[in-house]
Amino acid sequence: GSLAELDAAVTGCRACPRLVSWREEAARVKRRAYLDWEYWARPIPGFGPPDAALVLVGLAPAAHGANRTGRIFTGDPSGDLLYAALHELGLASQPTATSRDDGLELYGVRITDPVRCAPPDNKPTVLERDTCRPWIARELTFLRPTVRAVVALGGFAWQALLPALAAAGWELPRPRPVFGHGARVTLRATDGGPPLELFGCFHVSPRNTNTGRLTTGMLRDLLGTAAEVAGL
Ligand code: DU
Ligand code: SF4
Repeated sequence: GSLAELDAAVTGCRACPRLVSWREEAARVKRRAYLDWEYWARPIPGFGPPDAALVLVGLAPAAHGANRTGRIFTGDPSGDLLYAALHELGLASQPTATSRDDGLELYGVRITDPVRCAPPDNKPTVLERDTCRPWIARELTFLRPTVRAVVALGGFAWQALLPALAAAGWELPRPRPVFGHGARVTLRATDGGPPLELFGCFHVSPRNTNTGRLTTGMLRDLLGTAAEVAGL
C-alpha cells in the first residue's frame, strides 16, 4: 500500500456512529454562509507530500470547516492562522486555504488530525480517539523514513499522538512527557534510525489567539524552529 491509498481508504470509514451522524447532520443543516456548498461530510485525510520531514497534528475537523471543504484546516479560522504562518515560513505556496481545489501546496510539511471526523463541540470522546488511532499510526508509519519533527497543536493532539508514535516505531520516554507550549522531546527510533523531535504548541484556535495565549509570532517561531530541526 501507499500513503495515497491510506488517504483514500480513510474517507470511507464509518467506525464511530456519533461522529458519522454529526458530520452528516452538519452537511444537512449547513451554515447560512455556506448554503450553496455541498459539504464533504466524510473523514478528512492528511494533507501534504508523502515524504514530509515535518508533521503538524491538530485535533479533528471543524464541522463547517474541513468537514465542508474536505481538506484539513481548510475553510476555518484556525486554518487561516496556520496556513498564513506556513506561508510566511516558505512552507506553503499561498497564505490562504479556502477549498480543495484552491491550488495550495505544502513544501516538506504534512498536516493531519488524530480524529478524522468532526465531533460535537470539537470534543471527541476517549473511545473515538482510540478508535481513530490506527489511521494516524499507519500514516506515521508511511512517513517514518523522512519525518524528523512533529508538532502537536494542543494537549489533545499531544495525548493522542504519543501512543500513535509508539505504534509507528518510536520509543516513548518515561515518565510520559507533559504537554506545554514549547515542550520539546527527542524520541529514539526502535530500529536505530534517526530520532524524531516532538514539539508542543498551543492550538491555533481563535480562542487561543483572541485571548493572546497564542500570538502569531509565537506560532511562527515555534513552527520555524521545528522546520529547522526537520532540515527544511
Ligand atoms: O474554531 P474553528 O477554526 O472552526 O476550529 C474548530 C476547532 O477545530 C479548533 O479547535 C481547531 C480545530 N481544527 C483541527 O484541529 N483540525 C482541522 O482540520 C480543523 C480545525
Ligand atoms: Fe473512522 Fe476516525 Fe471517523 Fe471514527 S473518527 S469514523 S475511526 S475516520
